[in-house]
Amino acid sequence: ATRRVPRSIEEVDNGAILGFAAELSEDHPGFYDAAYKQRRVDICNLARGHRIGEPIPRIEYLPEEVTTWGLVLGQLEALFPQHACKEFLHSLSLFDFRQDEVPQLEDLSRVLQRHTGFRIRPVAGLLHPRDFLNGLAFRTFHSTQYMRHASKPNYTPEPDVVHELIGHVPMLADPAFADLVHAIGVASLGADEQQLKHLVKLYWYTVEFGVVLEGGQPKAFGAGILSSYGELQHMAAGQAELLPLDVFSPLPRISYKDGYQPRYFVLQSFEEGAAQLKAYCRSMVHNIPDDVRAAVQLPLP
Ligand code: H2B
Ligand code: FE
Repeated sequence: ATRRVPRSIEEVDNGAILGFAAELSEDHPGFYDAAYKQRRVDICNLARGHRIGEPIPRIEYLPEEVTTWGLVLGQLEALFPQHACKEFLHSLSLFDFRQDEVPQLEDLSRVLQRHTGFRIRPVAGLLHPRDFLNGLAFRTFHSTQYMRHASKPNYTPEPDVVHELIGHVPMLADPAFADLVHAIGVASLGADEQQLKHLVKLYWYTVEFGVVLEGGQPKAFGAGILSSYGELQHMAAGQAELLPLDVFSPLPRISYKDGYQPRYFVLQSFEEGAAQLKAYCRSMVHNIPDDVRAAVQLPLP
């Protein structure tokens, strides 16, 4: 069967969940906690029932969920001034996150729309990479809404609301970064399986684990660094290798489970990074069907 390329965000499926979805495996911290698993099912069902254009359902977070949020946010906030990039620090101030309240996706989505046109769409777990990247072409970020397990506030084997809201959402309010992400999304519309694998790596080494130079010093902008106390300290310690990003060169295999990153790819600036990703995207434009090309705003240099 030939793959149908989505013409609009309504045509991007948000139901193909990889990894845990509602069923956790034994290596998940919540595996033996029946109440936690039921909570996950309830929140995942809300995401499954959501329709584009409707407000995102509000979650009344439980006291222990708020405690987890506050704990992680408090620890990270102590490291941000020194180790997060200036765009992140600026964008964070637009949201005014508080330790005693988990922000609601609907409210954040409205702020993002004002600044960069990005919207949030709720999703039940780790979305299939093609659907996830296709969503970015329509300036839509698929976000989970459930909280990691309270027994391990600094660990999650999958995206959760802490990772999405602290790691991804503030960066998406930055115009140059949003353009970089959008270019990855548009390229994904025309990607065959091989090219999609490369795009997943490009996403991983920029949006998840990228660093940007400020006065010669590496500062974090990747969500996997910004949302993890351990990873941020690891980056700050300067032990990892720093490599220049070349979007047309092969990238290393992604490692999920072997602890912190042994290397980070470095951007000179988000403008430079966005220019590289737009160039990559342009090299793939001929793969995108004409009517799809008309439906997405093509990233221009
Ligand atoms: N799904 C969700 N819910 N959040 C993510 O951050 C995410 C995803 N990232 N699916 C994607 C995959 C990324 O790791 C790449 C494109 O595979
Ligand atoms: Fe992520």
